[in-house]
Amino acid sequence: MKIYDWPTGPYPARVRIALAEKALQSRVQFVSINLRKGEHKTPEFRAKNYSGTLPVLELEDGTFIAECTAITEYLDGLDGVPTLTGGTPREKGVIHMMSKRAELELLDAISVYFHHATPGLGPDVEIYQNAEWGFRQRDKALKGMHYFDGVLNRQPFVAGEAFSMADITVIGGLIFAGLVELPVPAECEALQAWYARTQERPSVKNRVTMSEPTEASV
Ligand code: GTS
Repeated sequence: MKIYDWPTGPYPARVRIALAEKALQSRVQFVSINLRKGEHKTPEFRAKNYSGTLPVLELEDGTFIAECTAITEYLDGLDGVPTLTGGTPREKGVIHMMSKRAELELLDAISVYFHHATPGLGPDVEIYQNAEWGFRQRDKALKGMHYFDGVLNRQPFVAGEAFSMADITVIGGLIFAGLVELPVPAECEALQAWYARTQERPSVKNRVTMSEPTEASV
């Protein structure tokens, strides 16, 4: 399998963490796509992922799977023992909901803030910016942090009793928050404590160094 990504990116981190949790790193070649040069917006790359975003998984048969959730679901199902996306219909439903909520209320909101209210990937890539929209999304993300703080006050993990894809999505959000210098509010103690615990997982700690890119770009 190939994964087109950007080693330090918050969304790519989600798939890198899932790969490590499933011990699948050795089955993957990484292909580095330079976001700052806009390599993800070229017609060649859009032929792999119409949305022009990273990461993208390429299977041996030439199938491309984009979207972190879809990629994680695919990887988690490979060995027939899903540990990240749920085994029962209830687990699957709750994990999917909480992961989507983490995208809507945190990770995607921070991404919009980055692309619209900061220099983002630079003028060649950020061809349309709306700072007001960006700042609204930043405020939404801060509210999202308070929401997840409440969740983690009641339970050890984002979707309940076990580490799952939903935790990985919130981790992606907090990685992005760190990059844009949007700190978790001091009063969100449960969120901070949970985030500190996640840093002890090898999958989270070693995500950037898990593999050298195999090709410079595509
Ligand atoms: N919904 C997509 C997913 O879940 O995979 C979003 C993917 C996404 O936004 N990826 C970022 C991207 O391609 C990668 S990174 O910023 O985290 O490194 N951003 C570039 C752009 O122009 O949106």
